[in-house]
Amino acid sequence: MENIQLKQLLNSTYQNLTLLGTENNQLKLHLTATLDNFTLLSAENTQLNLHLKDMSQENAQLNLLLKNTMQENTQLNLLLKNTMQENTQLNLLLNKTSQENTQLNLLLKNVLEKNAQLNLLLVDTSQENTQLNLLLNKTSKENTQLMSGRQNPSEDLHSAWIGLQDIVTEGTFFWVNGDTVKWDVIYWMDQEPNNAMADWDTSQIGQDCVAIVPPTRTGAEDWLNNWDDIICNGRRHYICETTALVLG
Ligand SMILES: [Ca+2]
Ligand SMILES: [Ca+2]
Repeated sequence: MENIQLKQLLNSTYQNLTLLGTENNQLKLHLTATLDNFTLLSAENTQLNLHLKDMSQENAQLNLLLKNTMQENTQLNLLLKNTMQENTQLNLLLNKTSQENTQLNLLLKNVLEKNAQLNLLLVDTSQENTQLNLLLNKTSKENTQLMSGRQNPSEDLHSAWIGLQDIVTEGTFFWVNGDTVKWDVIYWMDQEPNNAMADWDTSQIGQDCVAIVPPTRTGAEDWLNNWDDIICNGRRHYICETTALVLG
């Protein structure tokens, strides 16, 4: 009896062992597949680690870029703040300039009005100037007549001919006897002879005859310098040279 039970137990155990062998084979196959998967996963893990390393480096670069960008942003914010302050100041300046422009326009308007008044005054002045010119022309004619009267007195003969002239050659004076006047003669009045051309002298031939003038014209201190060249056609006293009369 025990032998039968033992055979049954042995058969059962054998079957179990067979099953276990089968399971063992399956487990080996599974283990082999798992090992293959592990190898693949290891390879993927290595690639993922490399990728992770690359991404870490990119992340570090991105962080650096972000830091730089934030710094630039801070600077831009400061710049924006400054620009807004400058804009405020420019607006104030623009407002002030606008007010000044308004005042300048008012000033320009006043200047234009004054200019118009000045133009009217200029027209009046021009008319007055024309009248003054007419008066001056009349006065000039009267003055010429007065000058002529002075240079050609009928009664008040204020100077005297001395017989000296430069009619032939301007600037070379001869006495009536043909002698020349000495070059260093001292008797000329100050700045004479000047051969002056008077406005009233229509012939414009100048002054070619010499007269001696009284101390009332030279001044008492210059009584010795009393020669003046004047125009020749006036009436004057005259002085002649003669031999001294010796009384015995
Ligand atoms: Ca002369
Ligand atoms: Ca003169």
